[in-house]
Amino acid sequence: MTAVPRFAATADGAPTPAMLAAWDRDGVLVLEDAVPEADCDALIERSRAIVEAWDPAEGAAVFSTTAPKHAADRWFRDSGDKIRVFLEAGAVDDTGRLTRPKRAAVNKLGHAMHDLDPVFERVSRRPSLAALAHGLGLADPLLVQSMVIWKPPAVGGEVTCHQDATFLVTEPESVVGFWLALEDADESNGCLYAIPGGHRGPLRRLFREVDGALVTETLDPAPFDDAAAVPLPARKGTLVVLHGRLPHGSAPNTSDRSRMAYTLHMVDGTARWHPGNWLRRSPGMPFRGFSDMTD
Ligand SMILES: O=C(O)CCC(=O)C(=O)O
Repeated sequence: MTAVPRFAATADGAPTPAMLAAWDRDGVLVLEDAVPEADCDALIERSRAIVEAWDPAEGAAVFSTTAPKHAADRWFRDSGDKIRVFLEAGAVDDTGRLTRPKRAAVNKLGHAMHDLDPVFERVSRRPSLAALAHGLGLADPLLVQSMVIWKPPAVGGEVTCHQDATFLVTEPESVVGFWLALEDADESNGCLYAIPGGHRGPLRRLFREVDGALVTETLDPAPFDDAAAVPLPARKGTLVVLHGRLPHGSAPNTSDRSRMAYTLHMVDGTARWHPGNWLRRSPGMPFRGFSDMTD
């Protein structure tokens, strides 16, 4: 098991030569103190307010990577330019009714907080994150997807091992994920794990629209090298940067502590956005970069 080095984030966000060497070798970077704790708290507070304001009667869907049914669901399909709440499979009964309070039942929020909510927009478009994205080689980083992964105590589900390039498709591949620990994450509450160097392997699957339906195609049946996976514990404010091909996931949260994280996925605007991507935007809401603030 190869340990992944940890770095103190630079003040301006620009990656150092040592960080770039680790990025090329491992396909993952762990940057401590990348975002101030006060900003993590602001995102948690906004997330809770969004959930409190949400009426389950408006709509809801279970999101699960172990028993995925969301692909056929309009609540998921139309969420690329909205802020929507998704639930844990273990928190609804056979009729889809919540079996626990809303706050304890959420799987995630998605997928456009970075464009629609001013607090998320401010944190997502921090100049230091822009400098990091450019420094990692994205010529024209476009912020395409945001999620709050809720991971509540006891029912927070597993995220199965995957590559983000499966889900956000450009030609050539260009997706990079920023995963921010909003709370301390360790092996007891389901921190991330990844397979360092696994980004140099093939892309295994593609999830995209074919004839009007979302389908998962297998491109390469080679299994991930699970034995090479390493846990990535992260203190609040730590940013884990994930190459689009890097196999990663997280175990269920069986502890009594929540493990909230914020993820922001970007692609390079110089690459072609595949028209079959599951994530779609209305014409009035195109993808924007780091410097395109709304106010
Ligand atoms: O936060 C997690 O547990 C997993 C998130 C993830 O894998 C992703 O956003 O691609």
